[in-house]
Amino acid sequence: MDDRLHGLKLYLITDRTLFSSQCSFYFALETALQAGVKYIQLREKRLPTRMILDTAYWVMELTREYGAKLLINDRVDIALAAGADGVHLGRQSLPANAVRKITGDNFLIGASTHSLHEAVEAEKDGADFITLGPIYNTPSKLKYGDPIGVDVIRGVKTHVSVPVLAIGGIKTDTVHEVMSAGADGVAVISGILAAEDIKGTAGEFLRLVQ
Ligand code: TZP
Repeated sequence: MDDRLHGLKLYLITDRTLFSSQCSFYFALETALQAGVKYIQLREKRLPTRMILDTAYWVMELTREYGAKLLINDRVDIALAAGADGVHLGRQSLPANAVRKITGDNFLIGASTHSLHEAVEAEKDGADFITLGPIYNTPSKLKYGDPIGVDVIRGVKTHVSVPVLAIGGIKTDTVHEVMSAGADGVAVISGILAAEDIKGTAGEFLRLVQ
């Protein structure tokens, strides 16, 4: 694996709507970092730009403290302004090859994909790694579409050489299945952030993806 992606096996994605206050949101992220999470994606699409930037500054401080990396969803401008480690691109975002023109070589570029075709395209565009899903049903199925199933991971792994992280409804009891299908790791929102014991659950995920 590309050295810049060292330890990219568990990718924690944020959703502050799971929390009643900003304070409990930061506390949850810090707890996950204490458990050893090394990659976080700040994914707060609905917030106004300035609030995303402020949140990015805060989360950057936290991730630095714990030696973890931070990627910002979609907003390469905010990622650069906040000094984040990278950006995570969606289908409507700038393509990776355009992002690379305005960032350095060390800047990490992740891309969301939902099929073999999109995975191949994202790699061709220059993404450093991809998320693939939703593999299973997710709490908000409408937003992410129907589950694509575990077998798609096998197909993608035979056509794509960048790391593939399974996403969508991943819980501790499904990690084994997606890893056995060839996933390089997992990307998780509610499996960790909605858990009663965030530290214990994040630690369990980390053990399971090794
Ligand atoms: N992309 C595909 S599914 C998904 C995203 C962002 C949501 C994953 O959330 P959860 O709670 O881990 O199922």
